[in-house]
Amino acid sequence: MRREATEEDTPAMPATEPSKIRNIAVAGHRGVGKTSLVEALLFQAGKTNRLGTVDQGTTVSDWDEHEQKRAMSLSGSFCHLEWKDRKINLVDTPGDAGFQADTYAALRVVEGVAVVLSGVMGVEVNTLRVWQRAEQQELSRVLFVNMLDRERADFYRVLEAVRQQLSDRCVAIQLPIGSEHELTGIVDLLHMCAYMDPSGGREGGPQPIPDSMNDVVAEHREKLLDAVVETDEDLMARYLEGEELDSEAVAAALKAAVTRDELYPVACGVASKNLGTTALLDLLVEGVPSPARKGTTIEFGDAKQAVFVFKTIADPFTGRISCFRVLAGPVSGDTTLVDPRTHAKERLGQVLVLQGKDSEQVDALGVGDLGAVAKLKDVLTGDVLVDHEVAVEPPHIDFPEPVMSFAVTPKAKGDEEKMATGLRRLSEEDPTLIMRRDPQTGEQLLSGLSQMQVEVAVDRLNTRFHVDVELHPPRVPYKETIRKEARARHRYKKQTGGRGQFGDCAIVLEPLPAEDGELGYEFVDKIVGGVISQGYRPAVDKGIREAMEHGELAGAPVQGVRVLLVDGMEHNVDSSEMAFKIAGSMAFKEAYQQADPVLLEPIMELEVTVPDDTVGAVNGDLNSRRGRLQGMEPASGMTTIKAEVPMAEILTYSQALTSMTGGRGDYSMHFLRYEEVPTHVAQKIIEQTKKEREEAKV
Ligand SMILES: Nc1nc2c(ncn2[C@@H]2O[C@H](COP(=O)(O)OP(=O)(O)OP(=O)(O)O)[C@@H](O)[C@H]2O)c(=O)[nH]1
Ligand SMILES: [Mg+2]
Repeated sequence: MRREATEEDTPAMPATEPSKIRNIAVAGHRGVGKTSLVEALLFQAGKTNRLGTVDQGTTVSDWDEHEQKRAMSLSGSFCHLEWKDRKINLVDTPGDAGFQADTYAALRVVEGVAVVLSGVMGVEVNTLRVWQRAEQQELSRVLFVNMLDRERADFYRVLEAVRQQLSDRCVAIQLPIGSEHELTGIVDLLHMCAYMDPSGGREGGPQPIPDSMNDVVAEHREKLLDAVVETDEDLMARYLEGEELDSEAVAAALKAAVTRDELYPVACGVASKNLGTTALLDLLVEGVPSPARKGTTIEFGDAKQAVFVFKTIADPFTGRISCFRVLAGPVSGDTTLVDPRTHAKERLGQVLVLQGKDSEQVDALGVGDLGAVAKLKDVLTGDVLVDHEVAVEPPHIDFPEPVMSFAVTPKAKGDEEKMATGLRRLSEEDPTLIMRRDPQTGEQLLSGLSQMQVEVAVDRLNTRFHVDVELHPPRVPYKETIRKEARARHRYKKQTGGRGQFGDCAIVLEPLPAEDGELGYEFVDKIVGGVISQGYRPAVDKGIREAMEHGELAGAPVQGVRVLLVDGMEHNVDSSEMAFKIAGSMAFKEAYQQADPVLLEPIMELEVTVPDDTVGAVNGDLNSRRGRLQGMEPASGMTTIKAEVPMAEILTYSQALTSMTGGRGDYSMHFLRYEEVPTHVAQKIIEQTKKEREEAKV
């Protein structure tokens, strides 16, 4: 739980100038050491006194109890440090595919990304995803090849892989000294010095480069200089004249090239031992642009003060915390801003900066800085708050679509409301967690990007909102429709003394073609000569609609039907709306049997990205799931398979994909259209429904 800022906290700091800020998202594939790296950077910069570890749950950024239990990051975490008179804001992002909402939100508010890779695995699925996102948003990037102490780690192999798979403008700026368990340090090619492995202690100062490294250092220093001078004409001229370029001039040109996305420096180290952090911090300061140089493209009109809320934390203790980037400012505490989306005034009480679970109050935050504020009224992730109402188009954060749904039910009866409130708060915090009620099955559904994401939400419901819930696979929302025309007439008649019941109608059913992929319903009144009076005709329609809610095949709603009311009869005493409703419903049921009714199922469009060597297995599996292959696109050692698969076959795809690809696969899907269920499959569903209905009757 988050600790609230108090008066005794560190004295307030003045706003940092934009040119002195670096906003860096630390991103990459799952488990490559991002959190460990952030921990090491904080430690090296003197923000902490000991190097925490993920395994012991002692890191600054994985502070949430669920993160510690699972030893992985589940949400974006904010930290900051000072290095060489610069304020570096670090956003540690989760690498797991199920928790990408925060990663994508973070990428919207930083200038730079530190893309972390495993020295063993190199480029992985989420490395590519993060890279592509960063590319779309023109973010400056540095790479950090981590885990070089591990068996089979190889910096040069990963360097080659990033040059092949990410960009040939990736260039080494550091080199390892030794390899695997014999790794003893790293070389900084920019400043031409070495740092020795501090084994988890603070890294010492620069050392001379060991002589044994001379050749390889010369080779890569030349590659680095060649790459840098190529982006700077003046420097190129000086270089060609044989001038010895000092590291400051090289760094300045490097930063300009990194800012323009012309170069991606590749650093390296061992986060868990704090090796490589000095050189990386130097690189973030010297090689990555500040908000003053690069900034974001988020609009704020002519507002004098503006902030963009990119993340909301649902804290049961402090309430709602909104994390923001200052677009125009400075912005200080006790300021009232407007949210143009709601037109509501929102008061910023205390302006906070976050450091993992802790928050610290500050007087003001300048342009480009990241901060947070508690207890705003109606602000949602994605809102821009401004000092006076300006028409701004809030930036769109393109969150991935949920790929799987579960039905959720509270364990204790009567907890429905509590569950709904908790889920609402959690989906405010994570926009890829979507809660909705299926109108057809009546189930409360929770959809997300992975099973784990949904399971974590369930854990959080328990610890934060004290509701125990159960997850079940959702029911597939089948539909029914007809294939041919049919007609029926039904007379509903009861004469049991007193006033009777009389309704008589004749209808024709016709298949109604889908419009924009949507199957509909149409009721056409074709009565001539007033054989049924005007007032009773809507009752026939109503009766038919009710009958259509649960089709006769599998109890699924019937759609794609046009009903013509063609004839009928009424009784001047006994007729009533009720009688016509029943007559309509019965006529429909009779006609429906004759109209060749069929079962429809939702078809999903699936995109699976898997390593090339598993394509055969994955395709074979999709085939057994009644999938139809639409195309394959190989790129950078991974293949993206596109297929159309019935939803019923893919409710539990995640486990299968994980086991086929050893966790290296990734998928996304969305609803495409309804299609007729093949007869042999439909037969089973129909029998199953029949059985359930009979059981329910007993
Ligand atoms: N040998 C070795 N292990 C490391 C290194 N860096 C991190 N680890 C270990 O790798 C595991 C994953 O590290 P994390 O820092 O949680 O990785 P992450 O990228 O933050 O993981 P997610 O946030 O879940 O994507 C932990 O057990 C770390 O102790 C390293 O440089 N060398
Ligand atoms: Mg992490």
